[in-house]
Amino acid sequence: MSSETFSLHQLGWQPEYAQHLTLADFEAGYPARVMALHRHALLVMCSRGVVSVVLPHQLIDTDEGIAVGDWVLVEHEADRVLRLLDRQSVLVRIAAGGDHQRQSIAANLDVLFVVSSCNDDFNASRLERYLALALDAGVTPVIVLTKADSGHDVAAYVASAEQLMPGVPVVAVNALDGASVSQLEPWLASGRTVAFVGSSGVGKSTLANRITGEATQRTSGIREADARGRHTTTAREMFPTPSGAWVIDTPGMRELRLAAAKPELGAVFGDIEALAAACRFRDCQHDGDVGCAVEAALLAGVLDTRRLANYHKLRREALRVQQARHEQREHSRQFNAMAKQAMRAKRERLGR
Ligand SMILES: Nc1nc2c(ncn2[C@@H]2O[C@H](COP(=O)(O)OP(=O)(O)OP(=O)(O)O)[C@@H](O)[C@H]2O)c(=O)[nH]1
Ligand SMILES: [Mg+2]
Ligand SMILES: [Zn+2]
Repeated sequence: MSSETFSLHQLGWQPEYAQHLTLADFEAGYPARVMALHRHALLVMCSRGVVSVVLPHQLIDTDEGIAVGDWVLVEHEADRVLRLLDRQSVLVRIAAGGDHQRQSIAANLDVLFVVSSCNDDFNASRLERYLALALDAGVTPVIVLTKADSGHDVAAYVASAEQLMPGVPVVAVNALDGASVSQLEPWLASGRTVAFVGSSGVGKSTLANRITGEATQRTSGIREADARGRHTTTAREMFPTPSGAWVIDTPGMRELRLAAAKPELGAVFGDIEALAAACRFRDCQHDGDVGCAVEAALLAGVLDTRRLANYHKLRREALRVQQARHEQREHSRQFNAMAKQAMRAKRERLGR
């Protein structure tokens, strides 16, 4: 981490972060941004530089935990986090393992670069999924297609990506070439925070290194030389670019299962939802229902079978996730009620 200092503005501070802070809060502490999460230390950056701070237990145990990019209030003279400030956006993953634990991986992002390559990695359904997740996270998506130098028909990949969601920019780059990567500059203004997501090997770390001007992230090239043959990209740190933006790299797909509270399917699949308005029945499932305008569009060749199938799939998944979260909440509600009752009984036995 450099010893350079940044103003709050350069760190990405927005007036909204102060919205729920009182005068007493400002007297107790100062705002700082989480730069890195290490196993035993939390590094935050304030206008005086980097400080290593302690995170109290009640903050470690918050729902989805603290993340790189978060704003926190740090106690004056104590290097201790007092509280987490409200987030403008947050990327949440489902942690590895079977318990569906949700974990924040990057907070307060302005732009999410959804990365794929101009080769077999390109998958329209996966891109649609990422777009829905980005919108759910509250972040503006930009599609980046790497390996534009690979000799495939780049224009065709760009055209397919452009069809996915109106208004989402699509950029094709050769991540190994600085001049080509400079196409990302419009999103890298001072104080902006960006992150890269996408499958393993598409070039997220290569891009992150290129725009920060340093080899801050391990890339696959290095990974191959690594004895254990495992890669090490984690989302635990953010780095400045020469233009003053902040960059967060994330590990590839298998490690990164993004989670959404309610994926913004309506925004990504606006065409399908517009068609659905003309279905005969309000609760039409677009699956063999009488008078279905969506399936009529399919037959007429206006709508793509793959796209509709993916819409159905993502909708089913979202419903399952909501169901699971509901059950979890219900479970812990019952558990808490039981624990309370046991405590009360104990107090009564002790005659208090
Ligand atoms: N020719 C070419 N190679 C690229 C390009 N982008 C990335 N690569 C190469 O692809 C390999 C994978 O790149 P990484 O940056 O490690 O990929 P990643 O997305 O960070 O992968 P994970 O960390 O596993 O998720 C490296 O050998 C890069 O040099 C590109 O635009 N063109
Ligand atoms: Mg990587
Ligand atoms: Zn229908």
